[in-house]
Amino acid sequence: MQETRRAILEELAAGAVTGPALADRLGVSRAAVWKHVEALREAGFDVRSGDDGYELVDVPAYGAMAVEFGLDAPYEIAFHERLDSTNAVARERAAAGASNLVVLANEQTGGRGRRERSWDSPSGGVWASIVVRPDVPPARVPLLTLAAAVAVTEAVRAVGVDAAIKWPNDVIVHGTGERGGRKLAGVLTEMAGESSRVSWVVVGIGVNANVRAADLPSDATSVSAETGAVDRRDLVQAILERFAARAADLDAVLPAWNEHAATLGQHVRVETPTETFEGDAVDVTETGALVVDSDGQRRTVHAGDCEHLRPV
Ligand code: BT5
Repeated sequence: MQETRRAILEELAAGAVTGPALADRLGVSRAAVWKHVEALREAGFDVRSGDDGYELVDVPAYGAMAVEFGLDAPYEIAFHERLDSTNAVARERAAAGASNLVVLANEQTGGRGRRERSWDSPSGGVWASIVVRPDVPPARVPLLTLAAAVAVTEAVRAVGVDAAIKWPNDVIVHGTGERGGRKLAGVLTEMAGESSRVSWVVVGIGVNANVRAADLPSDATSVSAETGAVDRRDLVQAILERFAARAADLDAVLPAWNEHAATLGQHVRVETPTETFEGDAVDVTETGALVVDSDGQRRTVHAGDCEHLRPV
């Protein structure tokens, strides 16, 4: 968000303030203040002019400025009503040098999952791709994927969904009941760099927020279907804030992931690009690989999918 605009919003959030006072405090002309207030109104902020000056009455439900307003994370938001894929746009922006940027869309027409799969992204979901340039070796990047899954799990739990993580990156409804195992969210991480250093990472997060279950695959669900509609602005902010905090402390990510994961202690069927086998999920490594005890043999799976069959 433009700096003066951000400063005006911060002043307004603290209470009513007159145009001349704003101009004084921010060191800009009164005409400039008026122009910025008009721009805020156009973006959906309800700024009333009363006896005490300008007053902030309401914040827009969703959009770039809405999500940036009050966001306690170092990200700039680029909002699009409709996009092919936020990851695709984020990758282009990353390649052009962007950092700490979140590409956010209300709807995706070509949302992507892992391994060339598609991701249904109707209007009402949270489709977000975070561009970061962490100073870490590529082997640490999977921790960012785990951090995103942790952030989403915590954020949806905070609005009442009993969520858990299924290896490697699915957020599902917890438990073995009728709704247990349904997928609420997924993470798709892409990166560029050299063997010793990362150039950029795009962490794509898809959360079925206010989406009808009928508009999703049959084994999927949404926050609105589980607990009722959520304020998407609050939800995105919570996810981004939790992700930023986790990304700044990578050593703490794996313990948090373990705490929220439903996979360890399950008898699982693992599907890798080359084979399928069953075993007991016993551990997850620093690089996000799943360790499975299969017929007395320890096998480490770096990439693949897993199905929870039953508790061990
Ligand atoms: C994922 O892949 O779970 C990663 C999804 C990442 C989506 C985000 S949205 C923002 C950003 N921009 C993008 O284009 N992508 C990212 P995977 O584990 O491969 O799961 C894909 C599978 O989940 C599909 O094959 C379907 O079976 C199922 N699926 C598709 N859409 C779904 C949805 N909305 N909710 C739950 N499951 C879905």
